[in-house]
Amino acid sequence: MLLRTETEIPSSEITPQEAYKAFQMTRRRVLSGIGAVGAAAATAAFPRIALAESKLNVKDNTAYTVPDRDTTPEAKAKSYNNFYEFGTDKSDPAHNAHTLQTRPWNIKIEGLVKQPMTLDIDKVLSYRPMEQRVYRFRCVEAWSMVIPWDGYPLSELINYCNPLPSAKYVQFISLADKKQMPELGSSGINPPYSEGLRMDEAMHPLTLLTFGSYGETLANQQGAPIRVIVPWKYGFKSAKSIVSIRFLDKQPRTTWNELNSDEYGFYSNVNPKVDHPRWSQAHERLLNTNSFFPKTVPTLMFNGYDQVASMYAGMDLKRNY
Ligand SMILES: Nc1nc2c(c(=O)[nH]1)N[C@H]1C(S)=C(S)[C@@H](COP(=O)(O)O)O[C@H]1N2
Ligand SMILES: [Mo]
Repeated sequence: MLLRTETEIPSSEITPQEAYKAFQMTRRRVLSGIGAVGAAAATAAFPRIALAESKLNVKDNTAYTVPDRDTTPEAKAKSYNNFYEFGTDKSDPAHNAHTLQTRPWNIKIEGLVKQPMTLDIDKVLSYRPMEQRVYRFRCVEAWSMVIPWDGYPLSELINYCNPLPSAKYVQFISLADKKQMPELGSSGINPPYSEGLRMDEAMHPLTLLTFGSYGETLANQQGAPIRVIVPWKYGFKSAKSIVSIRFLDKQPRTTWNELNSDEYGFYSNVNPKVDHPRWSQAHERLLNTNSFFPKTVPTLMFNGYDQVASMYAGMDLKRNY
């Protein structure tokens, strides 16, 4: 692995207190860029320390609101999750994900880039000012939430990574560590969890590199310390607890597509007109209250984010589901 100039403190020397301080400084730009972690730091045996959720320095972005729907209660968003590495019940991740160790945490930048590198999470987190965007979040299981996600556009990190012109796709790979993820590999999913986007989708300003929600760092069960949110696609496109971002010239392997390609396509744009083979996608249950009887409403094309439509002009979205 090639290394970039080491201008920042390697993660092995960052104490939990310092990592916490880094959260407080999210607005401050690191002048010399994100900085890369040395190979030694990336592989050093170091006690991994999970940080409890802490406050993020985020600015509301009022351009991203969902005026017609209430925001999902925070406790609901953090207790009704899909994270199969911690179990398949919606309540399993919140119960089991305390074993996930989110510091130190490195993200590998690999594949078709000018120079592969390893980045420390706190450098990535503080690279750009963070904003809060309230997004509709739609699961393929026909429920939806409205969640204030905290992060910055993925395009900012991609630009930092200098992908080569031959890079046409971006792959996101989740952590796969049986010691931390008790149900890894036992739910039919081949680890590591892998997802991907076409380069234009990854560069779209709506695609959010996400570090938090509700103004706090992500809870472990939400995919701490870093995930993506792609608001016009079904939730499974948003890989959690990412350890690698890989630039490719071919469509990457994606977890659900590999498991059942008839049911889960690569694009997975929210589309009320393309049903899942076993159920309709025309409606969704609104999980944005604590009610036991959620309201059901019609699902919107692209989950309501019409501004992405031009990326699919001329594509048959029934075939490219
Ligand atoms: N690594 C990993 N990422 C994942 C999943 C998973 O099981 N493992 N589930 C996906 C699915 S199906 C959904 S709907 C969302 C759920 O995100 P949430 O729990 O924050 O609502 O995460 C996605 N990312
Ligand atoms: Mo999902």
